[in-house]
Amino acid sequence: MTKPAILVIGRPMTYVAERLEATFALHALPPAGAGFAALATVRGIAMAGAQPRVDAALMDKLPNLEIVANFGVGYDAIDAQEAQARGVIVTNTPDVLTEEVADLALGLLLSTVRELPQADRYVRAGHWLGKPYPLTTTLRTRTIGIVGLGRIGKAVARRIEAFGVPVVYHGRSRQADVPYRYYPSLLKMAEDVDTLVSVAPGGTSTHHIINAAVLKALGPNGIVINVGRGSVVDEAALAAALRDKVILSAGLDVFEDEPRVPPELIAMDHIVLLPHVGSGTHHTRQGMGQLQVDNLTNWFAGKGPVTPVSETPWPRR
Ligand code: NAP
Ligand code: 8YV
Repeated sequence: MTKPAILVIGRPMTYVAERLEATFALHALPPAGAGFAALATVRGIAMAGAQPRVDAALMDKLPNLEIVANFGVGYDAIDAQEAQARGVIVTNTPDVLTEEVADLALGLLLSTVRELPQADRYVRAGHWLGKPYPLTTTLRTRTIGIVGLGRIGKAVARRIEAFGVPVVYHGRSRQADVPYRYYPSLLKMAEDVDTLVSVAPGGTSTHHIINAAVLKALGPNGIVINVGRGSVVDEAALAAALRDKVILSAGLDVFEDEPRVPPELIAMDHIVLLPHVGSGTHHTRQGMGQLQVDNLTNWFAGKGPVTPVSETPWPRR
């Protein structure tokens, strides 16, 4: 039987690459300037990176496209509305990474509040021989405002509760099944708390919602943790707020133009920067890869997608 043709975007992990190779006829994007004629047979896309975006321009070149399977729960690199309009299914990898990313968020929060990387550097530099490490701020007096109380946001909230620290949240809608105070206004929440943990997705509706006004409202003891998407935070405003001590510190796993991190953030010793490692363990990346491949194999076996995104529901409505 002919193997379905799949376009692979980015570099999949070995486990995924081997499974795709065994089941599909794999294609790569043609080099710049070359034609797309060879891709006319492509029926699916396996996304293993955020570039190039799967948008109307790319979909125009793939007339037989049926499914786009993303490696990751966040699918802001795919125009899912456009896919829906064309009858193309989009899938992502929810749930399998939730607890892993929440663990990382708490690690980043504690690292930022208690300056763990800085303290580690202090020991290695031999400074402890001279004097004890300076005292730090604390989690004890803080209230945490979660931006985006979804699957990961709730897993973060459960962990923060276990630390005995109050949690509130902001999202587009109030959730009936959670005990935390809801803020329809992010600005109002920032006025009432001193710590934001952003787990919101990327895309136009969240672009720069954590902006200069929100940072000012957070105040001089303010801390911003971002494990959602870099585009949610106005990075230039954040750098200025950190430089001018409008807020105290930040812990960032995601950035606006990854893997490029603004030099002014890199130069700041009082913040914590991670290279987008929220889901980055062997265990969880394997689970994500399995789900991505399962979406494609199920689809081409005529059994529908396993985890379609909300814009492209299955069965179709
Ligand atoms: P989810 O269950 O869909 O949760 C997303 C939450 O964001 C929802 O509660 C939603 O609530 C809220 N939201 C959506 N649009 C919003 C807006 N315009 N303003 C405020 N809140 C908004 O997704 P998840 O599985 O928790 O994943 C969340 C995100 O984490 C992903 O999209 C991805 O970007 C990021 N992520 C990062 C890593 C990493 O390695 N750092 C790993 C995995 C995921 P409402 O609908 O009520 O607004
Ligand atoms: C991945 C993520 O690192 O799931 C997401 O949305 O951001 C991370 O789990 C990424 O998708 C893989 O490149």
